[in-house]
Amino acid sequence: MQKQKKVAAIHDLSGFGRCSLTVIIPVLSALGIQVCPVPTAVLATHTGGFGEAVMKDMTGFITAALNKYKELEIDFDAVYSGFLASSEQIDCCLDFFKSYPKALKVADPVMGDHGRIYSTYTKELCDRMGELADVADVITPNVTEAAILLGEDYPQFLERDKARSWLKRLRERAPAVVMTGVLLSEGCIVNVCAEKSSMKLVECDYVPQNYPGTGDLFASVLTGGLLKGDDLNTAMNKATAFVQTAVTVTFTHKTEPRNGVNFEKCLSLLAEEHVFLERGEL
Ligand code: PXL
Repeated sequence: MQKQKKVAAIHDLSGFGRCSLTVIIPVLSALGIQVCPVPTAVLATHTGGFGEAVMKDMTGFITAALNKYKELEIDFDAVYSGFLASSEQIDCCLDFFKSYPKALKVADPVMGDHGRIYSTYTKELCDRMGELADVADVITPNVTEAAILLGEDYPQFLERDKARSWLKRLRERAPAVVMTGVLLSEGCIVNVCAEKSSMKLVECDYVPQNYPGTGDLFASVLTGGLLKGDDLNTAMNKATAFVQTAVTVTFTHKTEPRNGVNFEKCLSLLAEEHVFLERGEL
C-alpha cells in the first residue's frame, strides 16, 4: 500500500458557516489524505454576513507549531495556505514553505470575492499576499484575488484574450495557476488553468446564488487530486464537478446562503473514488 499523504493546512477555523478548515479537513480526509490543521485564526463564524467578526488571531501559534513539527521530524507531502489573520503570517507561511522544499506548495491567496475584500484583511496583508504566490507551486485565486495580485481593477467580466493574458501574468509568479469563477464576456462562467504553455478551461453551470466557502471546497479537492497524481487540468475538472454538485444540492435545499454549502452528503462522492483508486492499486 502507498504511504498515506499528509497535508499541513494553514487556514482559519471558523465555527459556523462552512469555510476553510471545517471544509478542508472533511474533503481531504474523504480523499484519504491526513490533514494537519495549523489554525491562523479561530473565529465564531466566517466574515460574510454575521456582523462584526469574533476572531482570535493565532499568529504566534504557527511558528511554534512549525518548530514542533521540525523537532518531531514530521514531514508533509503538501503545505497548503489560505485565510490569514495578519501580515506577519505571510512570514510564517514563507517559513513553512521553505521548511518542506519537497512538499507540494499550494497557496490559495484568500483575500476576497465578488470584488470585495474580506473585512478582517488589511491593505498590508493584501500587498504581501503575492509573496506566497512567488514561492508556491500552485495558486488558486478567484477573479477578485487575481486582480489584487496583478494590481488591476476588479472586472465584472473578462474577454477571453484578457483571461489568457491574466493567466500568463499569474504564471510568471507561480508555475501552475487556477483562476476560478471567471465570467467571460460571452456570458459563461468558467474555471481556467495554466501550466507550462497550456491553458485550459472548464465551464461551470450557473446557479443564481453565491455561497461562502466554495473557494475552499474547490482548492481542497484540487489539492487532493494533485497529491493523488492528477495533472492540473484533471484536478481542476474534478474540483469543478464536485463544487458544482454540492452547490446545486445546496440551492435545491434553499438553505440560507451565509450558512455555506451543504457539502456533507456529497463527501461520499470523493470517498467512493478513493476506494476505487485504492482497489486499483492493490
Ligand atoms: O472562504 C474564505 C474565507 C475563509 N475564512 C474566513 C472567511 C472566508 C470568507 O468569507 O470569512 C474567516
